[in-house]
Order: sequence, then structure tokens, then C-alpha cells
Amino acid sequence: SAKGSNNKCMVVGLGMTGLSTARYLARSGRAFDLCDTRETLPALAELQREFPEAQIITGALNGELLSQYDELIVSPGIALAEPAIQQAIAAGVAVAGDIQLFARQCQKPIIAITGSNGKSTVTTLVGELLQAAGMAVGVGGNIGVPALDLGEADIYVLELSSFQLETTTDLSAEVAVILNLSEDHMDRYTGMDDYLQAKQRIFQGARHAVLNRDDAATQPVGCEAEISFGVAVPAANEFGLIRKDGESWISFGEQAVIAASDLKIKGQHNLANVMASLALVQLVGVDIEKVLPALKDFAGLDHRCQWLGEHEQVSFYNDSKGTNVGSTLAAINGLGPEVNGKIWLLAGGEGKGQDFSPLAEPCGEYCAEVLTYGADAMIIANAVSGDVAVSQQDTMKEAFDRALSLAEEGDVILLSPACASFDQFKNYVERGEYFRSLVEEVL
Ligand code: UMA
Ligand code: ADP
Repeated sequence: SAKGSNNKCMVVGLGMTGLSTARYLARSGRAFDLCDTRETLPALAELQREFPEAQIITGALNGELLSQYDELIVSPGIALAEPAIQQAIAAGVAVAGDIQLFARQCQKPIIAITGSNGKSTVTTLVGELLQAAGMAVGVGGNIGVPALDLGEADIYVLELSSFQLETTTDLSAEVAVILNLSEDHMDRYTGMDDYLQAKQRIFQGARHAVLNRDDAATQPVGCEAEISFGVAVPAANEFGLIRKDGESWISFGEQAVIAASDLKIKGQHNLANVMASLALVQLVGVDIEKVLPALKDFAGLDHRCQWLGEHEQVSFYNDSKGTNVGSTLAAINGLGPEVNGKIWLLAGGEGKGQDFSPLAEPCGEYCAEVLTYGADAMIIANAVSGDVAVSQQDTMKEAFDRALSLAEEGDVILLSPACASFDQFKNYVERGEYFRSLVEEVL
């Protein structure tokens, strides 16, 4: 075999990304084949009909075979560390991902957003602010619609995962940001440095960058941050928080922009998300004063610290998208100071090898009890039990019933698992809907 001997590219992985890539290559008239590591693909017949020219290969990746292609377009669900892919790279085969293909042909500005937490919130909000400013916006990437499936637009807002960035070499975004960095996906990275290096690829060729002053890991590489955000009182060209009339306000330099109480999304982490969003739209030329009504209307996304209702003065919050320690910390530190009573925290699921000890101290401060359940219930319980009362259950329902029976007026029952859901649910959406159904029986 020899690199490029068949003058084709290979689409590796046939999930949403692979399909969008195949459609794009077909539209562009480029020759390609398709492969997936799974032995059987449910939609194989349809695929063969849609792409009659392509060979479809299923089962374990073959390095010898992959080495014959000009370029591999690798899906985010497949690690580049796969030996077959490494063999092809060693043979000189180029590797890219769908985001790289998208960037190569895109003539319009791209706002690129990554980070461990808050990506979907910021991506959605930025999309709404740009729309309010009168632009036709394409919003996609990791948030759901693959970039190559987005239609014509004046500007694109892309949520990018570290997996997507691994296969991106020159994004050339108009504005790029790493919102924050905390431990996640340690099952795919050798450590935090490796994970951060993937994220930093978002700055390659970027025209402008935004920095989170409270998180040094978000520092742009190879370009300057023009606008920053953080909780401290801002200097010129910075977003930050000030006190005004006894209230917390977001301010740009000396210009007070909006009171925290005028926002529907709550918690300090959401103030950071709003500041990041304002910085991003400002750097593509939007007058932020004009989009304030849209900002005030933004109610946040389901499953992210979402208030579900109140019963006998006990409030219920669904934070099923809290799939890592960083997001659960944000939920506790965000809600904690605002709660009159205490928080009953339901946490558990698949821990992805995380260290849960950072939860101990804030749980000690704000929680009545941590109720753990699911596969890694014991690991979480052990990590926090020195600082807070803990009970262990098999299921979320048992944890919920216990919290409900013990909660007092002014308390909050919060689902913020700090874990992936796959041990007991299809995904975080199903987990959140289940929690909502438990709450609705009470309301
Ligand atoms: N898979 C195989 N063999 C293959 C290809 C895939 O076993 O040959 C498995 C993967 O291990 C994975 C699943 O199939 O479990 C999906 O992988 P994929 O790369 O085909 O994924 P897509 O369907 O293309 O969806 C991807 C993102 N998924 C991943 O990064 C795993 C979606 O983000 C994203 O919405 C979509 O592209 C559109 O851009 C999901 C996600 O979980 C929501 N992202 C992670 C996160 O947010 O934490 C990074
Ligand atoms: P992502 O797309 O990065 O997963 P989401 O906006 O979907 O981010 O939020 C995921 C989880 O992280 C939710 O639990 C949410 O409450 C929490 N979260 C949102 N923004 C932040 C932030 N800036 N810092 C920490 N946690 C956050």
C-alpha cells in the first residue's frame, strides 16, 4: 500500500458527523469511501443507496487499508490514538475532521466556542443575540447540527468539543474562546495538559480572541485576547461585575450593561456565560446595547440548573447536563448563596475517572445531604463524606424519595449528577426527563 494510491478520502465513523461529511463530499464531487468500527450498522442499506459510488467497510479499522487514502476524515467519537489511524499517519496520510472541512470552504465569519462547561449555553445565547442584531445565523457543531449540515448564513456559531478540535488544524475563526477548563473526558486524554492542548487548537488562525480572567488555562495561544471577562471589577475593554444601587451588574469598562436581576438565567457561572457571549458578539461588530432585550429574554436551556417548580416551599432544580465535577460545583456555588435553607444534592452515574474531592467543601457549606446513586455512588460518597452527610442509594428515585421526605421549607432538591448517565439512562436528556417526571408527581 502507498499513501494516496487510490486518490480518495476515507470517512472514518458513520454517526451524524460521518454522514454530514459524506453528503458534503458527494456535493463537492470528491471521491470517497466510508468506514465504521462497528460490525453492523443499522442503516447500511440506506447508506449504500445514498452513496452508490462509495465502498462501505465495517468492523475493526485496518491500518494497511487506511494508508492507501489521501486523507482521513475522522469522526469525534474515534480517538486518533487508534493504532490503524496512527499507522496511516505514519505512512503520510493527512487527517482532518468535519470542522476542518467546514472551515476550509467557509467564506463567512465563524465564532468558535469551546470549554469544559457552558458551551451550549453560550453558543445558543450568541446565536440569539446575533439574530436579534438582524443577522442570518447558523448555529451548530457539538451542540447538535453538524457544521457541514448548516445551510447558508451570514455568520456561523460553532460549539466545538476537544474531540472535534483534535482534527482541526487551521480553523481561522473570526473570534475564538475557551470558556473555562476543568477535568472531563479523562478516559480519552493522558492528562489535563493533553486535554488543554486539544482545546487550544481553537485559536489557530483566529482573528480575535476572548479570555476568561478567572481561568489562566483559557489564555489564547498564538493570538492576543482583545476582550476578557471575569468576576472582578473591569478595567477598560473588560467585562466584569460591579455593585450598583445595591445590586450586581455586568459592566464593560465603566459602562454598566445589565443588572443580574434582569437576567432569567441565574448563578455566577451564568453571569460568566453572559459576559463571554457579549464579548464574542461585540468582537464581530454588534452594538451590545441593541441586543439587550434578547439577552433579557434568554431563559437558558433545559437540564442546565433549570428551576422546575416548588412544593411546600421546597424548590426543585434539574441540572442533568451537570456531567462533570466543574458543572456540579457551579450549580452548588451558584444556588447555595441564594437558598434560604439547604440543598439536597442528588449525584451519581458514571464518574469517568474523575476526582470528586473538590465537591466536599462546597457541599459541606451548602448541602443538607449528598444522596449518591448509580455505578459510582460509592466513589462520590467516599470523596465527600468527611465534610457532609451522605446517603447511598441504588437509583435516582430512591434518592429523590429520601430527599423529599426529609427536605424542609426553604430547601432545594437538586439533581446535578457530576457524572455521565450511561449506566442507568440513554443520555442526560432522558435522565433529566425522568427527574422531571418524579418532580411532576409531587407538584
Ligand atoms: N462510534 C464507533 N465507531 C465508529 C464511529 C463511532 O463505535 O466508527 C461510536 C463512538 O464511540 C460514539 C458514537 O459512535 O460512542 C458516536 O460517535 P460519532 O463520532 O459518530 O458521533 P456523532 O454521531 O458524529 O456525533 C458527534 C458528537 N459526538 C461525539 O463527539 C461522541 C456529538 O456530540 C455532536 O453533537 C455531533 O457530532 C454533531 O457535531 C455529542 C457528545 O456527546 C452530543 N459530545 C461530547 C460532549 O459534549 O461531551 C464531546
Ligand atoms: P456544555 O455544552 O459545555 O456541556 P452547557 O451549557 O450545556 O455546557 O452546561 C453544562 C453544565 O455546566 C450544566 O450543568 C450547567 O449548569 C453548567 N455550566 C454552564 N455554564 C457553566 C460555567 N460557565 N461554568 C461551570 N459550569 C457551567
